[in-house]
Amino acid sequence: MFDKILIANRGEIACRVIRTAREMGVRTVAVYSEADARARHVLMADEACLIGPAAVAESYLRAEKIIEVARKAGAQAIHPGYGFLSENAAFAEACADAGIVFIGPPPAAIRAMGLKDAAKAIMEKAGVPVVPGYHGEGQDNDFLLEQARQIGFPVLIKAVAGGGGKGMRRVDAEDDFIEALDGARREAKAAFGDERVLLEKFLLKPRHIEIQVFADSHGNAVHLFERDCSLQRRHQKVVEEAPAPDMPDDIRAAMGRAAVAAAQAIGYEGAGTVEFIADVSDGLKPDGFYFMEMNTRLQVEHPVTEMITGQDLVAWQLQVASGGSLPCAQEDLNIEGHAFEARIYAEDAERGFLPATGVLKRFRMPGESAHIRIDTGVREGDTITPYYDPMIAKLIVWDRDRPSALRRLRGALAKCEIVGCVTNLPFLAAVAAHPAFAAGEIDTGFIEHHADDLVPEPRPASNEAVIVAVLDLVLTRREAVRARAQAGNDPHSPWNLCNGWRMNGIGEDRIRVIDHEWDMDVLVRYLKDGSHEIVIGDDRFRCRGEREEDGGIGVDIDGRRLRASVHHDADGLSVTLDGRTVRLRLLDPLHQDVEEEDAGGSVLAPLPGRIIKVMVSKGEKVQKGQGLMILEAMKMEHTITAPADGMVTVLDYAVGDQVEEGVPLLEIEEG
Ligand code: MV4
Repeated sequence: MFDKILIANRGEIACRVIRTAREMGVRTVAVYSEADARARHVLMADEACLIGPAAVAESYLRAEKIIEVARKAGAQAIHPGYGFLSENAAFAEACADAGIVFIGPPPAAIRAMGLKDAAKAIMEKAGVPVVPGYHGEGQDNDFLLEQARQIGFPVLIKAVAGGGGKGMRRVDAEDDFIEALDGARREAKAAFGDERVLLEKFLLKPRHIEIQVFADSHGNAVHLFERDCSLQRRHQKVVEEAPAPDMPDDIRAAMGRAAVAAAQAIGYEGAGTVEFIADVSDGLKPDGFYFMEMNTRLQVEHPVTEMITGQDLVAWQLQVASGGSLPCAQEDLNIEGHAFEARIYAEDAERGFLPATGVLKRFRMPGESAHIRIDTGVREGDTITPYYDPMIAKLIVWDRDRPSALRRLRGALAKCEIVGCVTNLPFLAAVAAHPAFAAGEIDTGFIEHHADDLVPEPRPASNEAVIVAVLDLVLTRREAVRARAQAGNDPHSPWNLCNGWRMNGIGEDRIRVIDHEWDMDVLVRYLKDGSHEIVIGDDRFRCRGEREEDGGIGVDIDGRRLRASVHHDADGLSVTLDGRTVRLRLLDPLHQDVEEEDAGGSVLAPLPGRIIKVMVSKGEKVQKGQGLMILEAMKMEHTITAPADGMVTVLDYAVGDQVEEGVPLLEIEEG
């Protein structure tokens, strides 16, 4: 076994590899970019080395630099994780040249699987079923059209160098073929610099079922059963499971045999995955699955296989890479129970699954147990940046059977609390709760087909969430008043400048609450008994709020008691209620009235606060009422407006500046 290995990756997979290495007494060297200086994988490793700036091309993809770090640190092997350099045959070769073991397959095996047409030919020769079609040398338009006719429409045009659905075109009729062919070629040329294509019969209802294989350098090869990864969105996996639902034993055995044959055909070593596409138009059939591609790395979803087999695949990788034999034979491997993996991404499902960024103000996952595993590379307080994959964590659950495991998944998802960054948690919860998913009715079209159930139309924050935000503001003000009272009476109290606000009596406040494109006017009346009447549109609520010991907020709405948490940051606040987080901004709509009586001259800060936006510059002409700056004070945004028509003659503050109450923010010369 190795004494020391380098992990050429980041995030959850780097942490995952380090965990097993540590258990095996193997020391670890992490590499990191400037953006990852305080990342979890860096802190977990025994040693860590900075390899460059945040951009992956200047850090995690720097093959030579990483090998140099490994050599200097005395690492005997490099684990590439997934992505980055994991399927780079030249990198695997460079490792060997430097006398370092690449923890992965031989370079030739990586190359053999890199081109789809060659891979299909190898598999066909090894007796592995491939999708009927054409994958030869001929690339003439007329020749390919004739091949397509023989295959029968619909056909699928795929880029020979393809992956991830790029350069793929479905063609339903002969007349559309040439145009689609041109399109596929253009896309393939742009993406891979290789415009060659192959043709396949288009399978109408495919399932993505993949087999985990393992081989050692002594001629042994086994499979560790299947994973069903049919639940994908735009070729991005969302939920995976093992075993595949409703998989008959004979088909499992046939797929396993085919996958092992595939691995042996290319002299494979280490962990690999053979992807099959199964046509389930009328159920899973023994002759209805076909080789699609082989992934020559450890995959993101390997934990579901670990959960059902009780094996540690990283331990297997280290054993095989250090020259050992496979830890067990095929007959020693069994499936026990059922496992799901849900990938928690920083993305906004309601807004086209746009990747999201932010600081993880709160990051609470359910506790780990024999039933629940969390693989993550982040901790509370970490930042999700745009530089890397937006996956925040993998939630993996296990139980005796699929229905029980699915209940675990739903329960565990409901316990995840992530604030500070939009996540796909509501989307995952909707998938886990879907009756068709529970029934195992899955294929690669599942998410698109059930999109209306899974991706809710964007809608404004619930009244409850708005009330929580408003009560949090009211409590914050009350606490500030109390603190000031304790510190002694302050004649310059900002509260004297706040319209509607009465320190000791009945009054009312208007607050503008903004949720993305929605703009709500909320009225708060302060009642004598300390409760509030909150009016949102035509709805009125009798409410009360109080801080709770854990920092949360307890609210009573018309006699109904709720618990929520509120987190503030530079551009608004997040309210988490019933496992859902909404982002809001609170504005003071009345502030401009305060200024209206003034003529030109100095525009003073009405409250102590921080400037979060400056909308004008020195020398600019402004009109009365025009927004000049936004000041954030007491967790609310106050727009500073021009008191009269004129020109900005003095402007000495910028975004981020802290200002005291009463200071001149800018000067307006009238006229
Ligand atoms: C197919 C197919 C239907 N028929 N091939 C998508 C990515 C690439 N790895 C292969 N893919 C497909 N190949 C034939 N002959 C449908 C897909 C496909 C798909 C496959 C697996 C998982 C998700 C998918 C989503 C859309 C299309």
